[in-house]
Amino acid sequence: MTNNPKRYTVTAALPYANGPVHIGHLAGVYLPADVYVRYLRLQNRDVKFICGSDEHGVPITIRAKKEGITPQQAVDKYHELIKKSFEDFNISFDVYDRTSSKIHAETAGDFFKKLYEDGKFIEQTTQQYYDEKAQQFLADRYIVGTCPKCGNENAYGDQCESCGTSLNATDLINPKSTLSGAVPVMRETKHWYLPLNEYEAWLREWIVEGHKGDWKPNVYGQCKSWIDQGLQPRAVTRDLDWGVPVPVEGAEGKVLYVWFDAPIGYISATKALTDDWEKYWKDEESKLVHFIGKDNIVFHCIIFPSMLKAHGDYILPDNVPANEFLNLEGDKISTSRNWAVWLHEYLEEFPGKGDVLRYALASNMPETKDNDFTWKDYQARNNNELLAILGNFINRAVVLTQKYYEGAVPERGELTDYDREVLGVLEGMPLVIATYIERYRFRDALGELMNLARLGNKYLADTEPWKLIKTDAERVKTIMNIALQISGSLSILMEPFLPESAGKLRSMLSLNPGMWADAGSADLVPAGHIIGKPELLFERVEDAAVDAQVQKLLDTKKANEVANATVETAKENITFDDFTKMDIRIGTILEAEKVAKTKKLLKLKVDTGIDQRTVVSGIAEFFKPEEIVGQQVSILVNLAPREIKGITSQGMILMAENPDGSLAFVQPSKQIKNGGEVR
Ligand code: B3M
Ligand code: ZN
Repeated sequence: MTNNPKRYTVTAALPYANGPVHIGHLAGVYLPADVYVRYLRLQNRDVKFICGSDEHGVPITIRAKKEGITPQQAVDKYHELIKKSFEDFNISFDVYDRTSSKIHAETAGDFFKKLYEDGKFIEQTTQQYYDEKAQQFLADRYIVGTCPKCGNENAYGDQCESCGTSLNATDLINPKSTLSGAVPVMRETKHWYLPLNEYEAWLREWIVEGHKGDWKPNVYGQCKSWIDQGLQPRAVTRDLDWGVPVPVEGAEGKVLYVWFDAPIGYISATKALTDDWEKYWKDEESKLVHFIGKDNIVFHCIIFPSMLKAHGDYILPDNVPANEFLNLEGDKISTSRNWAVWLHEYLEEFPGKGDVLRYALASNMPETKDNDFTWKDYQARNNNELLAILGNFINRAVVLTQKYYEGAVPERGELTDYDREVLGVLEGMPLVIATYIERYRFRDALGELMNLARLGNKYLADTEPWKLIKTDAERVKTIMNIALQISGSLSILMEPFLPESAGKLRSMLSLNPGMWADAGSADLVPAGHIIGKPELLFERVEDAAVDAQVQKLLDTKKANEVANATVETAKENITFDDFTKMDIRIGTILEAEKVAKTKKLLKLKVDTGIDQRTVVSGIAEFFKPEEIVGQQVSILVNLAPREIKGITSQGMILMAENPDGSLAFVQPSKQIKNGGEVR
């Protein structure tokens, strides 16, 4: 493909509508795709940016079951939530469709039918697990059992999450259906398979030979290793009651495998967008680019292209710039563990700061390896880069122009070598950044953008117009003119990364949206043009704001530990007599105070019904003295008195302990007269 295709078809992976989207999605897929597309539009290229919700497959039915709603209700809920998050982060899809649409069922059904009629599938009858109680075949994720490798009793039919081994459902020891708990039985079922083995030679030529050095090493490497291992026929239908029905006879109750229908979703979404959809999918002069995460590489580079090839009418992807994963504070992002920064929550907590997150993620995009998002880094990116470099430069340029010239852009006079050097860098910048973007090197592109802002700052710091204004006002005109050209240029070049801020900057400079090439011009902001009033582009992110986020994650971690903690096995049996030796009573706390020079101890006065006595209890980390006075507790009254920090403690308050070490009183469920026995 030349670098000058007639048009671009850019897709971003269809997120499963089974949960909200988080920073990993944004950094891995949607942000790079959006930067690329916004850039192409600024180059006046013909581009369609395609996405939508992936609403089929087991991920959806499992989610629905978990929430006690129907799959349709689940996808309706999450489709809206995801769509809104993307809008709020200014991901500029031309269409955000959904695979539950009618047009998609038709498109995917027709696609299958054509392959079926052209004899591209093989039919195979195999034995698969069936749940007689629930009366359905069991997808891998619906079967749990003991992992043959590590003994984990909750391994899934496709993978053990404990040791990471990928499994077949038949590998599991003591398999059980998660639908009904029944022991599944084997039953015969017929499915259609795409014989990937027949595409192996072609894939090798197309990818291994054809895209060497052109596709990213992580993508190319994965594909090559798949092909080298040898490809097997892959089933493209499933026994499931949620999905696109298989449109041929003898396939009642069967649906298309979600990874067969989902990528066709790109095509149906384009259909939903424009009657002209065919040129974006069938004309060799269209450049198809798939933005995805690394877990989707095989589907986009091997399986979908084989489907397209088998069909015959479609173009193939020119590139699949998949990213690696983004971690969060050193841990893998996980929906089930709630270890994530959810996009909709972020915007509630940082309103108006969508661009800041875009920036922090783009600077740290996992382009070549997994990267880590930390709140400290987020804060530093904002305070030390957006605010201190970009925001500061723009602010100086605009404020000084207002101050010295009431907003009218001054003429440039005679140029110094330094001026010429700066204008030279400015002129070259659009091409430098464009080259990086066209090679999918977004971090480098963003780095250059910030270098231009840095250069602007340095230029002002070196030339010091605020001093010179008293001695050489003519020279200051030239300096300010150049600073404004850089500002104007930035307003265009930053648009792909920081669309909201770019808009603000344009309005500050009273500029109309420009094109990419304009950004190199030394007269983008012409002399005499009146600029607007200064406005702050960015504001400081305070420690308290990021500390609160870190605390939220620590709380999540704690909650997970509690949820996952194993319970101690029971102690050795005792006799009833052993038990009755303990005299446990209900009492009321009358007084409580901290024991001086200790962290954990409270001195309590307890009315046990028998007497009022002093007890020293190690609960100060969890209870404030004033909060517990008046509460009823259980107290072991015949424990031999003990000396603790010089206080005689008579008895012990019974406490229940959580796995995280936090404590609770063992209390009667209704008021009991003090002295009441616990037995
Ligand atoms: N929904 C998997 C995922 O969300 C899948 C992508 C489909 S792209 C055609 O990671
Ligand atoms: Zn295992």
